[in-house]
Amino acid sequence: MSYVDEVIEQVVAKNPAEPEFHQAVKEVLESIRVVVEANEEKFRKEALLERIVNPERQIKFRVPWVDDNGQVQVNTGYRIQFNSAIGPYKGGLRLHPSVNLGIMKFLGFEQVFKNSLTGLAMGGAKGGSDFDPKGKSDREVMAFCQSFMNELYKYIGPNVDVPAGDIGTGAREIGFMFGQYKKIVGAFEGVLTGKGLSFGGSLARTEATGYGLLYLTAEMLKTNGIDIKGKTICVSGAGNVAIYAIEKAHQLGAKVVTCSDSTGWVYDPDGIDVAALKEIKEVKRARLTEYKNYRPNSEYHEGRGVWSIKCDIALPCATQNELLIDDAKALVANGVTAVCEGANMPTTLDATEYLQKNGVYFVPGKAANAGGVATSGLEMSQNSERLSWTFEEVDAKLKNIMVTLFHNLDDAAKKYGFEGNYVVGANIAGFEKVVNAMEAQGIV
Ligand code: NDP
Ligand code: 2IT
Repeated sequence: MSYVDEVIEQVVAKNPAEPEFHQAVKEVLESIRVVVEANEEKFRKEALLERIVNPERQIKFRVPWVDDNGQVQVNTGYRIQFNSAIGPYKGGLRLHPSVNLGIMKFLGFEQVFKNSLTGLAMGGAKGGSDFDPKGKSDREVMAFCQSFMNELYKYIGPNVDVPAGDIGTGAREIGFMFGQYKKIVGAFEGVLTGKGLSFGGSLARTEATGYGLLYLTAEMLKTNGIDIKGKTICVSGAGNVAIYAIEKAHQLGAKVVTCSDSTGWVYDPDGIDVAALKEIKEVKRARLTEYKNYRPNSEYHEGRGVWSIKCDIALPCATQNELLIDDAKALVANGVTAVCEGANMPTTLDATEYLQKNGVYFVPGKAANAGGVATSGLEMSQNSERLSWTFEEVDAKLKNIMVTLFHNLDDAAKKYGFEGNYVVGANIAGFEKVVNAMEAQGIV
């Protein structure tokens, strides 16, 4: 059996009941097969793939907190420090009831290659909890965040591990966590990114993932002779990534006609009103049912359905496995040109394959959504030099990172004979740098 197949089999056997982790490992190992086969004997001897698929450390802890009725609640906290070959651990914290060990590991594993692709010195990590911030009071959210940090602080630090936001973790949660870290450790340091602007946050970090997604999408299309201007786009999600993807798409002259949350979706034929969306989601923390009050011409539907709308470009920006094989078929039947992932692993493996086979340009999340963590890297740089750059400076650096990142993965795909396969290109380009650093550092 080939080394790649052997390690995939081991991962499935040794990590039962972690389907998302299996899925992420399969995608990466399948697409670096060509590199592994060229070095099979050496990689096997060094157990390189076994080392790549096993986190350096996984931390799981109890998070007790008191709700507004005086009742004690207990959640589970996680931090997966996956790989530190190229820099301190870096990656977000997800707060969502679906969080479990397998989801944390898939996200941590993806982060290793994503961070490598940014060109910055960041290792890969992920963390979070099965806590649901939805419907909680600010005091309850603070109580949870403080308790979470009471344990997490032991394992993080500006040169050790720097967490950030993800689903359910925005500026409010990062603020509470930063305050508690500072209180315990007694040091004001850049231990988290996505901080408020008054205490070390970076301008453009809020916008970065969505903006970066559009910078990369526009560059990928341009490279293939297509102008993004005038294109119709379907976006899923209505959170941080989705909102700023829609905003930048409109700035670039495209029209986004959909968005969604976990209960329903909106179709607005005149283009999504970003100001209304921000007010509903960022200010009121309300549901998308409210959107119709702002835009009587729009439609609201319960359930899922964004991918049934005809579009040129699809940008899944909600969560993992939200674009399924039937959605891929509907998109292809409607003539879609490109699918670029704003979320982490939103497309299932069979849907990805179907899109690629039908000539759709497909850019995986670890490349397309890397603008968020890249700008977190820029926040770390600003914290280190105790300076704040202007919005324009950060945005220009972000754009440059996304354009360079796209050409690096495009070149890697070409070099190995997979021209236009951006999944293979991203995985190989991300993998090569990490492996190189691991080999140089010995068996550690
Ligand atoms: P938010 O919490 O801000 O928004 C998530 C959005 O997705 C919400 O609209 C949410 O709806 C919707 N959603 C639909 N179904 C689900 C589900 N089953 N689980 C969770 N959310 C669901 O998160 P972000 O926008 O920050 O993250 C979106 C995706 O982008 C995630 O995959 C994340 O890992 C990825 N990402 C985020 C980065 C960042 O910088 N924030 C960077 C790179 C990737 P509802 O409100 O109803 O729950
Ligand atoms: O998935 C991701 O890249 C993030 N949630 C952002 C991580 C970060 O450290 O900014």
